[in-house]
Amino acid sequence: MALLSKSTLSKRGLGKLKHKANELLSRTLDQQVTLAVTGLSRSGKTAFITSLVNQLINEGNGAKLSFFDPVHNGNFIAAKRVPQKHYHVPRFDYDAAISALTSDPATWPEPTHGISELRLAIRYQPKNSILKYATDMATLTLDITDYPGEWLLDLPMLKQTYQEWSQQTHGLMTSKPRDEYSKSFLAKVAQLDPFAPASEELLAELAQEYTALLQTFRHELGLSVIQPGRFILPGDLAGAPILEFFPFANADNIDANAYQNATDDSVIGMLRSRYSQYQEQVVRKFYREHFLRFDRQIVLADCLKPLNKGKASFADLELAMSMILESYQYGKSGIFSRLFSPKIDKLLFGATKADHVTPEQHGAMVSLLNQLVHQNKNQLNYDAVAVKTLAIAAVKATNSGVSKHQGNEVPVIQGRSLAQSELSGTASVFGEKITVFPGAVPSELPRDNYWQSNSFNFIEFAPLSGLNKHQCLPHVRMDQVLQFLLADKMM
Ligand SMILES: Nc1nc2c(ncn2[C@@H]2O[C@H](COP(=O)(O)OP(=O)(O)OP(=O)(O)O)[C@@H](O)[C@H]2O)c(=O)[nH]1
Ligand SMILES: [Mg+2]
Repeated sequence: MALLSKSTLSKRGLGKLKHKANELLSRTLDQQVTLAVTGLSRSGKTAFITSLVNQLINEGNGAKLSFFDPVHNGNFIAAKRVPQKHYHVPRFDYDAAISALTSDPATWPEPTHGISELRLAIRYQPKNSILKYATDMATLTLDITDYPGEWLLDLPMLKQTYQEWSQQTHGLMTSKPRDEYSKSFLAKVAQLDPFAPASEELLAELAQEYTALLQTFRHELGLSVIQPGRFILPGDLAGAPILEFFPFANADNIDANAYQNATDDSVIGMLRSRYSQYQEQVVRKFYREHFLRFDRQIVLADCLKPLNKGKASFADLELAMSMILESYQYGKSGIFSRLFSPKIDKLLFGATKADHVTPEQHGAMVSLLNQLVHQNKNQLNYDAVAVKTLAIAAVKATNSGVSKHQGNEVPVIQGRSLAQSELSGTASVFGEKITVFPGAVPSELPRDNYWQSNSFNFIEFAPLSGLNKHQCLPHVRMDQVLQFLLADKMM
């Protein structure tokens, strides 16, 4: 072995020491953030997470992340997927989603039905924090969870008895627009003797009918208040008796004493007992096992579809948003503070599919969602939580421009048709290029006269063709999303 000079030795030694110190420090100073993404079904969660992951792992490849400081300032190094933290939670299927978006012809990812997770390791060079004196490179571990917003709609059930919940749900089912669809189901329930011995088959049958009604409310009527949320998105509980209950039709007419004394094998007793198991084993369990570990939350809302569907659908979205917000209302007065103590410090509301409208409408989208979110502002206590609202498109599927119409310049968007649809009287076919002015988004919660005098034509577009999975997906404001959610963890 060649002899090494004293100075080489000490240089090497020092280098090793510095490396060891760096390793140790970065191990202790590395940060971790759990980001939860929610929203009602079809609001755009899968597209959002796919785009967020795609923007980070492909950074530097056709990236447009100008408002994300770590990239803008050059201290972002790279991001890669690493094995997720919880092996018992399904994996978020990034590969399937990105393959769909980059296939030919490009398609949207398949709907998902439950919770899933994905982990990213983001390498960056600390620039501002004390970390920069200690290490050249730090890692931010980002855990992303996708879960259905419908599950949050169940939170208010925790403070209701079975009787109270039945009364409230019955009230909804006997008012417009649900009443017409609910008549036959409610008539069957009204036939039940609450104190007769329960038939499991009959309860299962009626629960199925109730579930089918919830599906109709959601998918045909475009309604958002769907309770219990697990009925339409059961995950691994599909077919379990815990999902086999329904609201009782005349719960307020039942004799209080007889109700108290009803045994679990009577009709009302069995429904009540399943309801309370649902509260414990499903609702409370979700909050305990998942919700409490989220650091930052994104709530996505598609306000355009309910605008398209009309007044009842929009009013229902308003109600659903206020129910969802109960989960973040953990000030002194919220039911939350009495049940759990969550630690979310940043809350982002995303008005999704902003590429469905022309860019000058984005301000109105933000202010509309803000009004939906903040109408209960007095009751909400966001003291410890930073809140922001953005109009976004996770995967931009249109281009915007101007078109001449009767001598005037009109802002328009152009994209590829997703389905056979009627546009101003002309039918379009799949993949065909279409150019439209989809209509103006109201910047305030629409009043009655608004629905009479305005019409919307927010149509669905197919993803742009020719996208490449190794390049960043086209987007609207995903960099601002990253800035709000992650930049402070990468200083
Ligand atoms: N134009 C446009 N359409 C979008 C965008 N994001 C989502 N969409 C549309 O919305 C649909 C639903 O998006 P997903 O991301 O699957 O929504 P989700 O919330 O995961 O839906 P579920 O899995 O059913 O709960 C897609 O199939 C697209 O048609 C977007 O950024 N731009
Ligand atoms: Mg999904």
